[in-house]
Order: sequence, then structure tokens, then C-alpha cells
Amino acid sequence: MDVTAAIAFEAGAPLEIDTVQLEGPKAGEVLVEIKATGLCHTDKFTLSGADPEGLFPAILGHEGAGIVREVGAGVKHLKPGDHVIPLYTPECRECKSCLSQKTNLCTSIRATQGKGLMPDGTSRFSYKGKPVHHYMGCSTFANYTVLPEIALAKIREDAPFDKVCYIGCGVTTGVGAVLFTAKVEPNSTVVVFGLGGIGLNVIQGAKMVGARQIIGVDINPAREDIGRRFGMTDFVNPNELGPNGDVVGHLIELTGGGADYTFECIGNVRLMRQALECAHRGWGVSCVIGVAGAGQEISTRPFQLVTGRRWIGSAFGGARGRTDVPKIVDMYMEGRINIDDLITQHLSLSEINHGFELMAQGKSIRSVVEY
Ligand code: NAD
Ligand code: AHE
Ligand code: ZN
Repeated sequence: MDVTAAIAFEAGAPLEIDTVQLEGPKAGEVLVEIKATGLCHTDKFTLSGADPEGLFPAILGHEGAGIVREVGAGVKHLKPGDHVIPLYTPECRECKSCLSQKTNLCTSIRATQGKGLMPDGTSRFSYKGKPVHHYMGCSTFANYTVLPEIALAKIREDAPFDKVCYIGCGVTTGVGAVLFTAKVEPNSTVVVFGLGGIGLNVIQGAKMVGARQIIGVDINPAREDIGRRFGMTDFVNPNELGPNGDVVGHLIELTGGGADYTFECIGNVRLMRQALECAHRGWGVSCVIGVAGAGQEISTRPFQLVTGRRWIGSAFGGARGRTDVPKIVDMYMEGRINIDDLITQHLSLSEINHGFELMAQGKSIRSVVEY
């Protein structure tokens, strides 16, 4: 079938809106009509060419919501008409990782997904007769896409697509990192580096679990107001500490010795180090969420770890997609999670490049494209 997509033809170039061809679902696969998709910083990162797994041409987008339109042979858990959220972290419930109950990082289709292909090693998308890569197994910058059944969470039908698409990445990543990965306790002190689409969800997760101090760190002064509305108690703008400003020292002082939990939500290895080093000696946990480009590495003095800080990371908030995503949708529908105030722009697909410009300028939290 013909579908409308924003195509990433090459790194660093704007997306181009055009018609691409989509093959129907094969065995174990599902055709989904995408109704809305968020724009995540990771899409911009991959488009920039900094992602070691970035492939072109590709149809990016991984934060969507839509409706099942057709199922392939052997699909057991979904039927046409079901409302779904695509999962870049699938949940097969059969692989070693799923069975371990120690991680959400299902490995059953990770190898082909990383190559921009469906599990059978081929692409369903093509442009002028040549294959186009899938992206993170989702490709939500197209009004129809095909996914494996294990990469779809079935959600309630009264949930609005233009809001719950954000649960496909940002909301779950931020809230989940607090709840599932770090397991922040009530009365904790928390520092969040980067108050964008992810960091503000870390703040709302920390507030939800009863953290007593939530410090936000960002160079965009406009993030102070929205951060406070989501539960931030203190705001630190490193640029206001002066050229030799000691961000780590300042945060240690503010928290009375270091934070119980810190989160890096930017993708900057220098700030990942700061986030670790402002965690409390003896027990502080620092969680890396931000994605850093090819060739970048983190470093610190091993003494920081010897003296009891722990450096951890979180992908998709540690959430098991098919199990946890429907519950997070319920939390939103019950008013326990605020998504509406983080969606700052609604755009059409033809405006998608403008959405990425707003992200770069710090003028949006989340832009959502509606089809
Ligand atoms: P965003 O662009 O919405 O937010 C980034 C924020 O960081 C902005 O508020 C910006 O002002 C701030 N910032 C930039 N440079 C800074 C600096 N030097 N000091 C302080 N603040 C600074 O991005 P996002 O969508 O929130 O994504 C954040 C990061 O998380 C990205 O690296 C993205 O790829 C990653 N991510 C990871 C996962 C995961 O599962 N681990 C999921 C989603 C996104
Ligand atoms: N492909 C990159 C890494 C990108 C990355 O870390 N992706 C996160 C999700 S970001 C969502 O916005 C993730 O879940 N990673 C786990 C995985 O298996 O991809 C690289 O460096 O190669
Ligand atoms: Zn994302």
C-alpha cells in the first residue's frame, strides 16, 4: 500500500515528506495505522548522524500510538481495531532476558531491529523500488507501519492518541527510571540534569514517590517554571554559577552532602560525570538516561565508586512494554500522571522539521505530530 512518511534520506538533512510503499504484515506481524507520534531527542540524535546504529534512508519515529488494521498469520494477542502503542523495547516473554525478570531489555529481535529490519531480515518499506530502513523497530513517522506482535502494547480505547503517544518513549522513560530502575524511595533527595521531555518526567516520577527535594539543572531558564509546576523544589542554571562555577560542589551543598539519586537526561558525558559526583558518598545512585554519540565515553575517578556511589543506566525506564505501558496509560487516564502540560505543540506531518527546530531552540518540551 502507499503510505505517507517523513523520510530521512541522509544524516544531517531535513526529513522529506513523500509517499513510500509498505508491504502487508507477514507471520507474527501487525499493520498499524499511526494516529499520533511524539518527536523525541533520540530521533534528532539519529538524524544528526551521531548514532552508531543510524542507517539511511530510514523512517524515524518511535513514540507513537495507533490502531491495528491487519494482522499476519499466527498473531495471537491482537486483532484489527485494537488500540496500541509501538514498543522499541519489545517484550517477548520467552527470551533469556525476559525470563530473567532482571531486565526489560528483551533480546529476541534486537539484532535485526538494530539493522533497521524486521525479524525475518527484510524491510516492509520501500521508496521507488529500493528498501527503506525501519527505525528502532517502530518507524512512527509514517501514517502506517508494520511491527512484530511482541512490539505492541494493547491499550484502552478511550485514551487520546495525541497524548498517550508520549508514553511510547518520554513519559515511560522518565517516570519508569524513577519507579522501575532507580526505585527512588519516599523522602529522597534527587537531582535531575536536563529538564526536557525526559527530565520533566523524571521530576514528576520523583514527586509521585514522595522525594523531599528535587533539584533541576538546565541552561534554559525557561525550564524553571515548568519544572516547579511538576514538583521541582530548586533550580540550578550552571551558566549563572559563573565561568568557573563548581556545579558539583554547589549541588553537594544544596543537598547537604550529595543527592540520594541523580539522573542525567541530556546525553552529555561531561554532565554524566557531574551527575555521578554529586551523588551522596556511600550510597548515592546516578542513573544515565541520556544517549551520547558515537565514540564518546564516560570517565570518573574510580575513588568515586570505591566510596560507594553507584553508576547505573536505564533504557525505556526499565519498563516491560506489554505489561507496564497499559498501566501507565491507566495512570494518565486516572489523573496520576500529567502529560497534557508537557505537550507544547501539535503539528501536521508536513511541519515535522519545524518541530525539530523548536526542540533545538529549547522552545518545545514535546511536539506531537497528528496524522
Ligand atoms: P530535550 O531536548 O527535550 O531536553 C534536553 C534538555 O537538556 C533541554 O532542556 C536542554 O536545555 C538541556 N540541556 C542541554 N545542554 C545542557 C547543559 N549543558 N546543561 C544543562 N542542561 C542542558 O531531550 P529529551 O527528549 O528530554 O531527551 C534527553 C536525552 O535522553 C537525549 O539524550 C535522548 O536521546 C535520551 N533518551 C534516552 C532514553 C532512554 O531510554 N535511555 C529515552 C528517551 C530519550
Ligand atoms: N543506538 C545507540 C543507542 C541509542 C539508545 O541508547 N537507545 C535507547 C533508547 S533512546 C529512546 O529515545 C535504548 O533503549 N537503548 C537500548 C537498546 O537496546 O537500543 C547506540 O549507541 O548504538
Ligand atoms: Zn525516545
